[in-house]
Amino acid sequence: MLRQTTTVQAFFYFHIGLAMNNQRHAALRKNKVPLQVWGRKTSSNVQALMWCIGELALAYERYDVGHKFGGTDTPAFLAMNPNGTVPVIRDADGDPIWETGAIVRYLAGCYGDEDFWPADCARRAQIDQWAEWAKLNIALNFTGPVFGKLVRTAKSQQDRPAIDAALSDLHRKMAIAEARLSRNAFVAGDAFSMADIQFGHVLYRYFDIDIVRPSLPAIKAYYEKLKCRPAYVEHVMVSYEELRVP
Ligand SMILES: N[C@@H](CCC(=O)N[C@@H](CS)C(=O)NCC(=O)O)C(=O)O
Repeated sequence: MLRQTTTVQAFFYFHIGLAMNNQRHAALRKNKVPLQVWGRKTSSNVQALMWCIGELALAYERYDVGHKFGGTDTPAFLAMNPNGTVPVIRDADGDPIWETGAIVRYLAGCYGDEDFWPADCARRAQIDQWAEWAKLNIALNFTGPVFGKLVRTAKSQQDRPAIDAALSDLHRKMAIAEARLSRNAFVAGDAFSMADIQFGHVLYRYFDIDIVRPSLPAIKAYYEKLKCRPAYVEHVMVSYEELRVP
C-alpha cells in the first residue's frame, strides 16, 4: 500500500514538475524579463553574443565587466563563472551560463526560429557543424594569434614569423569558408543562422586590421551583407582602439 501511494505520488509530482518546467520555459521564451549580460562590448566573445541577442531582438541589460572595467575576479563573479571570463548571462531566474558557444546555443534553442536553429536535430547539426568549425578554426585562429599578437602586443614585442605562420593557418581555413560562401548565401546554407554568428563576428576586425589578405571575394561580399544588418553594426563594428598596445 505504502509502495503504491509512493508510486502514485511520484507520478503526480513528476507531471506537476513537468508542467511547471514547461511554464517556466514558456515564460522564458517570451523574454519577459530582460536577459542579464556581463561583459565589456570590446570583447570578441561578448560581441558574438550581443549580435545574437540583437538578431533575436531580445531585451537585455549589459554590465561592463572585464579588461579596463575589472570585476571578473570578485567572489560574486567567480561564483557565476569560475573561469573569471566574459561573457556570462542569466535568463530570468535561471542559473548563470558561460562559454559563448553554450550561451548562443541556449538563446538559439529558446528564442531562435527554424532557420536560425531548427528543432529537427539532423538539420540543426548541419548548422552546428559550421558554427563549431568557425569557432575553432576561424575565431580561435584569428583572435589570439593574429589580432592579439598584432593589436594587443607592443610593436617591439611582436613576433613577426609567428604572426605570419598564424595568418597562413587562418587563411587555409578561410579558403574553406570562401568556397562555401561562393556557393551559399550564408555559412550554413540559404538562410542566416547561428553559424553566421560564430563566423561573421570575426570579420569586422579581420578586414579592419593592417594585414595582407588574399583575395576572398565571396567572404568580402558576405561581409558587405553583414554590414547591412543593424545588430552587426551595433554590436560587432565596435572600435577596438582601447585594446591597442602602442
Ligand atoms: N571560451 C570562452 C572564452 C572567454 C574569454 O576568454 N573571454 C575574454 C574576452 S573575449 C575575457 O574574459 N578576457 C578577460 C577580460 O575581458 O578581462 C568563451 O568562449 O566564452
